[in-house]
Amino acid sequence: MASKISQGVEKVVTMASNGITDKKHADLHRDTVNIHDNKHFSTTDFGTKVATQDDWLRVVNDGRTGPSLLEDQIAREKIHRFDHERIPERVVHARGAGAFGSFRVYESAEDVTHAKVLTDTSRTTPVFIRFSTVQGSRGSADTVRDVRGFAIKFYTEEGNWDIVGNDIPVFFIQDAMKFPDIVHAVKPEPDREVPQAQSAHNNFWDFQYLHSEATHMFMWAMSDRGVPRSFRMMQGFGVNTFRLINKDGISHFVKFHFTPTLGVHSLVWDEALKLSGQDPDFHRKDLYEAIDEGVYPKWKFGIQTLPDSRQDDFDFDILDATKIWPEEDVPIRYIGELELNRNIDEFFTQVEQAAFCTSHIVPGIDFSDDPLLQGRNFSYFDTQLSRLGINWQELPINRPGRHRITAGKVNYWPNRFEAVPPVPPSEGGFNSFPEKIQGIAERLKSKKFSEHINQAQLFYNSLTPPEKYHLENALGFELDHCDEPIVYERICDRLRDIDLELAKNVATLVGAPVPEKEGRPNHGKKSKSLSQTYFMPSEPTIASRRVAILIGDGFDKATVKAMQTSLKAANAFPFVIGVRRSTIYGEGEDKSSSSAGMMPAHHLEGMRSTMFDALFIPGGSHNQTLQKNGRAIHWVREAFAHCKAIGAMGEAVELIKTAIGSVDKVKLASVGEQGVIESYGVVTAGKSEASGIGEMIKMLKGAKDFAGAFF
Ligand code: HDD
Repeated sequence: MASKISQGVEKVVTMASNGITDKKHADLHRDTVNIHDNKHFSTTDFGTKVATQDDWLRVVNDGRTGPSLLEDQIAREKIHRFDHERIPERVVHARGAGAFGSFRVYESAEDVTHAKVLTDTSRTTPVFIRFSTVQGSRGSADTVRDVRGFAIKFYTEEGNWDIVGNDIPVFFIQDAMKFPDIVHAVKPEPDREVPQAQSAHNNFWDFQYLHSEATHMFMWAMSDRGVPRSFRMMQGFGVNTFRLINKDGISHFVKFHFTPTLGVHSLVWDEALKLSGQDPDFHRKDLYEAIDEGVYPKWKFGIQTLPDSRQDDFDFDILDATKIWPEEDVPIRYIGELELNRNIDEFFTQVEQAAFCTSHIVPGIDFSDDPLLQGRNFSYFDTQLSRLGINWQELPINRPGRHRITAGKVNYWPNRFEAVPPVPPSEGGFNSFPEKIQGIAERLKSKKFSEHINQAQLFYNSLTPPEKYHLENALGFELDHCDEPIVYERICDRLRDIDLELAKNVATLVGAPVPEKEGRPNHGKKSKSLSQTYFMPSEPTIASRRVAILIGDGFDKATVKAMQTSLKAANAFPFVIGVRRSTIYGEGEDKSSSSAGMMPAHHLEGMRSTMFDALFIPGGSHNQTLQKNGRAIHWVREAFAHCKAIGAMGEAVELIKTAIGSVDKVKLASVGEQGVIESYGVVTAGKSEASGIGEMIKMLKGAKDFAGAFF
């Protein structure tokens, strides 16, 4: 174990001191101390070295412990710092994880913007990203059903630009003034403070019914998008409509898109539920692991733009954040790439203190009159004050190119030195788009804001059968947790407006009156990119997929080694899971030989199949032991039920049969029922190691996510 610890330390030392790749990294590095370089000692906050961290100064009389002395400023300071070390958690998106990376455009968007970050193809812009869940507290679990935050800070040479987006392209409400209501409705109920980090309760669904504008978004949140496999496998959307301004001062409306190169993938609900308890840090660990292993998460960056003249061309208002701009009408133009390539060094100062504001934009980008965005521009800026204090923009993670000590004789403008002058727009000063505004002050929105169902139908129609089935079950789960009939009955009634079959099935599940007539005819339209299956990478990949290899004494070691090599070559992460975490010996090995055996990373009880994407069991006499091991059987059954790829070779085929019955029979049964299983993979092979491994890798690459159907 000692060597493991020292390896960890080496990693920290490397991260904090080497490989400075960009200006923001260099800026943070100036303020970074590395506690493992043996140059640092315990000191007070005012810099004096301390002789003990353990004993409060006290009166000792004849060897007896007397009262502690108030004059011990060292002990008092330690307790004082501890008493105040928590800052208020974010009112929403309290739980998150972050990483650093870079952004670059490969195609200039200069026809629509003069923002250098979007036009200069020779530039690499440092970024910091924070992913989050929305509902839960800081200590809640990663895999709850929820929207995920996707907030990016671009440290551009013209100042910081923040896109504070989500993994779902629309929002629950149209007007920022409703935000406190939706948040109060989804957070734990006020009387007993339950449930934590869940929308499955009366108040959330009560709100959804009373705001039909939320219908589109709740359909997304109840779909597989609500339980992503990884932050790295989610889309990111700016959600709101912004403006881009080109060098001639012409404005275009714009929506921002990030599309993951690994494709969009989800957990099945049963996995998500179990992981919440088994590994509440599943998503943040997944992010750190991929970056540590050098399989850097990447997204294509795209824009949808519309000239001002097309503002009224659609049957929805393009400033309404509860609507998408269907790609068939407004294609996405992919112009750049975002990559995450560096892990954080300290969570508190880098992730907790990160503050994003939709109002942080740079020249060439501007706001639209999207009523949600307008309110957000106030809210983010405002909330940072109570979370971080007035100097929040000076904190290392948030500061742009500014220095923290400003030397000079004046601190006002204009001044006799003409120091710190404003910059005219022609030289890069920010200039707001001169939008012509005329009207009457009223608490109203345009008429098109009142249509709420068309795009909810469009979304539902565009899903594949397994996705629809998952959505139905998700609604069934959520409404089962609502115990007031008025709440679940009304939602089932609303579902009639989207699809009668869906409404019937959910109503049957949750005990609401089963409707016989649709509420609104379904227009039958679809849009291709709303199903997440649309984003499968063109080249199948298993990069960063976690594969568990189960072994006991008597396993076929040569095959395991070959499998590890093949998986690593494909950038997948193999983990050997033993019956115990100490050397496990291969079939016929001489235990006295120094090269005998294999050290597993974990043991069967320490992990669960849910933490891995696939399972491989090599041949060998170990299968006789595994077949009698309840936990090993459970691993196989559970992985099978979650439709993970399972590979078994030689004698391991018997283990599979013991766990899940005759493979062929199960296959038929699974494919038949409901017609929702697209594929599931169990590959078994005889002794021929090479072909078995090849088949297994092929199956892994082709494995579809939607196979995990019956939960
Ligand atoms: Fe928000 C945080 C995303 C509407 C008010 N929001 C927050 C974060 C994300 C979003 C990703 C976490 C930022 C971080 O990692 O620090 N919010 C959205 C999206 C919205 C949205 C995509 C709809 C388009 N939000 C929204 C509205 C309001 C807020 C309408 C208020 C009127 N959001 C906040 C906030 C938070 C926040 C209360 C909490 C912590 C913070 O801002 O910094 O001000």
